[in-house]
Amino acid sequence: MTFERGRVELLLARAAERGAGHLTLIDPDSQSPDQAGAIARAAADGGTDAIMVGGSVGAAGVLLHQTVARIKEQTDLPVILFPSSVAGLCENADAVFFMSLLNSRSPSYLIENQALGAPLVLRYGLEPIPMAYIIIEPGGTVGYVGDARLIPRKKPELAAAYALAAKFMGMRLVYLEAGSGADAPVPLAMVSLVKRLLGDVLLIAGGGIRDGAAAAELAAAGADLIVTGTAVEKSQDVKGFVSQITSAIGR
Ligand code: 1GP
Repeated sequence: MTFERGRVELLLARAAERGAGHLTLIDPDSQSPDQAGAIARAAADGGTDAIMVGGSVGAAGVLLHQTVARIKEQTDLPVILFPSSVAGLCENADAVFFMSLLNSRSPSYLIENQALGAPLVLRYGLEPIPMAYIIIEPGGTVGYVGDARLIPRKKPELAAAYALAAKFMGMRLVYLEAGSGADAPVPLAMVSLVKRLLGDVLLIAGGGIRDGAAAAELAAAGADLIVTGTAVEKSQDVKGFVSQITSAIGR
């Protein structure tokens, strides 16, 4: 059985080719499913490329299912699950970032949840997108929950070593994560060093990105995809905020 790039992964690659893509992260634990649907529609109007659904705590069960359902009612955008464990899978999404938290100390986040989840991904018909997840200081909630040995911000070569290992293991995306709500995004020098080594492996940057200027700097440094979650959730004008980001990254 070959493992080709699926529809959603190809869509992300095309978005990256046009400059950089933008992903809107919705945590089901942060608002009602109806509100999540409204946020997704406004983000779609602002030019986002796909909706990610997940969270470190509480993104599971009926709430997760209903959140995905409302988002799909409101937009035609692909919904990509961003699970913190096997509980973050549900059958009504389009794809899943099938990821390993490479700098976790815990086998649970390296491979155990993945093994438990793989048969469900197959049964649900989700498109698995193989991704390395690397958490950088400060790491936030996901750094704590994922038992990550955080990469120091001043050590881009450590992030690069993990990213290169991911590439050599055949992962097609690498996500550098500063943690949701981080004071600052991942350092630009880290992004540029990692992208230089990754070549055509897609690089995602997320955590602490609050405006178009920060997104533009990360894209210029080599990020192929920009994730924003907290800033979208807090925005009173989601369409305007997402438009600011998407135009800043040249969309
Ligand atoms: C968290 O990288 C994402 O997993 C998004 O972070 O909430 O800070 O945008 P923010």
